[in-house]
Amino acid sequence: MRCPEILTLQAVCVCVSVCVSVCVAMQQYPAAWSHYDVCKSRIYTEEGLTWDYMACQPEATVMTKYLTVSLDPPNITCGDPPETYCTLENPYMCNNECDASTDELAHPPELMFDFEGRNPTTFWQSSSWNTFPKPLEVNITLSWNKTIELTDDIILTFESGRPEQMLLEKSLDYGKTWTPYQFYATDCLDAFTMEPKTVNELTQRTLLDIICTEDYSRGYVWKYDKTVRFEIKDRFALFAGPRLHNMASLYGQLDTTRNLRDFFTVTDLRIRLLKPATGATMVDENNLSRYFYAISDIKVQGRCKCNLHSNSCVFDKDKGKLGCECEHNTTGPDCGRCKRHYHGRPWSVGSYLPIPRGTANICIHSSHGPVHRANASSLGVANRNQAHVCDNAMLLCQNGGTCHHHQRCHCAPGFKGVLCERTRCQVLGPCEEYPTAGQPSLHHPLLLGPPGLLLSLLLPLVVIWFC
Ligand SMILES: [Ca+2]
Repeated sequence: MRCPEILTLQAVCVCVSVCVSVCVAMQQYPAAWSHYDVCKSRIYTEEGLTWDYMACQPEATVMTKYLTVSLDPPNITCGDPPETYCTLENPYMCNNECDASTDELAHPPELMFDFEGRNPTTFWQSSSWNTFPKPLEVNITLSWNKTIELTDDIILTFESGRPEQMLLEKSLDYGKTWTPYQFYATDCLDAFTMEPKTVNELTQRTLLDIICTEDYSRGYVWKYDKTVRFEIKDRFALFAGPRLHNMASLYGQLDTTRNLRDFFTVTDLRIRLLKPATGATMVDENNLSRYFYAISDIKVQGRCKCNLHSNSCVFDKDKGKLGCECEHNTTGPDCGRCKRHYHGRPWSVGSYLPIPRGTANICIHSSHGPVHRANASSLGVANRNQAHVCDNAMLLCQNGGTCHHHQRCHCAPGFKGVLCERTRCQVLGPCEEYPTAGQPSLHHPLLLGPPGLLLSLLLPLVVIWFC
């Protein structure tokens, strides 16, 4: 029997052996991260047992276990033929061997993703810069074959000196097109004609700006500083506060600003190594064995994107692919469409609002959908009279709405939609912004319209709830 590896489970983690490691990993996150972990629950009403639906998402986890890695050029890994390397610090210390045919001396790409913490470290290593002055460029592509949402910093740990020039890119379409995430250089102006910046200079309004940073390239005293980061948490903190205590604010903003959510969403990442560490302004052409790339570890934390319609993501070992286990009558790898016979209204992404339960926006059975227009003159009238839009069982009016004669939901102020599942902002759009590319425009949710107002009312409650 195939035993799928459970990536993420509900808060109440009924652990079988395969998910023990996941439960351990989950404990590393603050309580605020365990939001939206239940998709539905059974509730008793005056009319009996029924379902109560909520927006839900899988728990964040280590995503490097589920990727495939590819290198370009494909034969750039060292050891074929065997080579001997010198250290960057001391060109006369040349006792590092790389031999692809010997396990102990090989440095294949998978050693960037194995368990680290032992001594010595295990690492991937490139061939040396024997082609100088032709650039030594390597692309490392990480592919998930699934849309994922990043939840923590991407951290690369170099075994050699950190590159003098590097670019991190992302793809949202399985590697067809790429956009920059962040540039890294010892000299941003010289390398990329960009003013150097740090993530700390970003604001809510400029959060989506693509920057070049010199924070992770300068100096080759790599024994003390080996990491290169893409700072996800610092960007989250612009909305959620320095210790990410106010995730309600972040979730609210993610809900109303689509390109903010897209910013943290990827199907692939590409690390473009453009120039290795040289430790000097001049390259020592007599000893090119000092120059190469070596990476011991890559950390990527995230969760499957399931459009708030699933709290569980499964790695199918046969297909080698992640997929959401969809709820709310949705289907597809990202729960991105309604199941057959559940097209009673158009598919819609779930909503984080109102916090903390969100809105499920379930797909409803076709027989419960809007009135059929085809025969409106005759049958349509009859159907309209019999239309079963809401009830107290499967088609509950949401967000405080009440069902009126099974014909329509009377929504609470601030909500719209067949089942009051949407905020007025989503329907009418006055407080939803879609800034143009390159000109991000984000506003603090507390300054926004109804959702922001709602948040400002809810925040004290949410903070208490977190604690
Ligand atoms: Ca390693």
